[in-house]
Amino acid sequence: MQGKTKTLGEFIIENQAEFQYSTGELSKLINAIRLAAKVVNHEVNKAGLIDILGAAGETNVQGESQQKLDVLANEKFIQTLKNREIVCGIASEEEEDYISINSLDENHQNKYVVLIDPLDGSSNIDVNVSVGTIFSIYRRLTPSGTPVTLDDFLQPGVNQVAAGYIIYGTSTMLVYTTGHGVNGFTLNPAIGTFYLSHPNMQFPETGKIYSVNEGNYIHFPQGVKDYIKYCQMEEGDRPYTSRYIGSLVSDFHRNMIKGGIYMYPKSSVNSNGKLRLLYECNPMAFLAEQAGGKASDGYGRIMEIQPTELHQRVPFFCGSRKMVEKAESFMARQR
Ligand code: P6P
Repeated sequence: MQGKTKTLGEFIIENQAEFQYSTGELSKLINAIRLAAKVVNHEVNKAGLIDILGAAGETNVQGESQQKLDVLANEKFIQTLKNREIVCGIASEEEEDYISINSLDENHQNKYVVLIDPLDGSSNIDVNVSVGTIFSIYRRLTPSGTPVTLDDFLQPGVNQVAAGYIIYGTSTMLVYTTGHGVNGFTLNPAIGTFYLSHPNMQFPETGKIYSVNEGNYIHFPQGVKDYIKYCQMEEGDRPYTSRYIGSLVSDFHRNMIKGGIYMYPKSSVNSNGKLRLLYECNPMAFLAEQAGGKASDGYGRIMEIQPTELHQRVPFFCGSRKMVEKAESFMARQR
């Protein structure tokens, strides 16, 4: 790492002024996420020692009960966010209902709600494949000084004030936006510091990678089938390459660097697809748009969908703008 490379802490301070209204609270929020990311990274990276440490639900050599990593990640992020006295509510894939956080002075002055998928793709941990944490941050809508309500969480993605992910891969990265572009920070595990390694990340306008679980092909809508056949056709810069890791954060991250499209369409098996609008699709859509890409449900902008339920699912097409537009054109023909 070059001596002059900026740390995440320095970056946050330098860009504090960019963030409207914030009196440093959003910076404290990003710092809380940074801390939780380091703690979870430590646990994820030693998961491979499961036979020594004890599998989830068992006790390890020290007699400690081993938690499933997604449960542990959930607890670490919730605890860290609670401790910082900035957040008035949290929703998580791991929690049926949202969590209302009573501030110490009980007057609920905190402005922000956080929605989180604490460990997306956690089934990949047992096979040593990258996994990720996804987060989405909004200002509360209901009056300060009152407990949060469901309305504070059911906001369209266009209201997000920040969003990002941590990818626990060959290196651990924190990638986030506050609406002023996307920046990626790589963790130096030796000293526990994130460094600005990918400033101003941009989706290539087009690309040659399509990411979809083709095992579901026969269940897809005709428009999706037609687009997949288009990707496979010998013409111009095609056929494209199929790359599907089974970990949204990993597929998204690779496609943002190399160019590509990720799709989780609806199907005859999953009538609204599999991915959750609030803590998977909206944050990834915010990042995609901030990086010059696009995020759609096949017909319209993900971030304009008015949520109706905390854990609702939506079809998801996300990545290089021209590839998403081409996929939408195939969907439109079959409307
Ligand atoms: P399938 C992981 O469970 C996840 O939510 C995404 O990270 C991933 O892209 C997708 O589901 C994989 O789902 O049905 O293709 O195994």
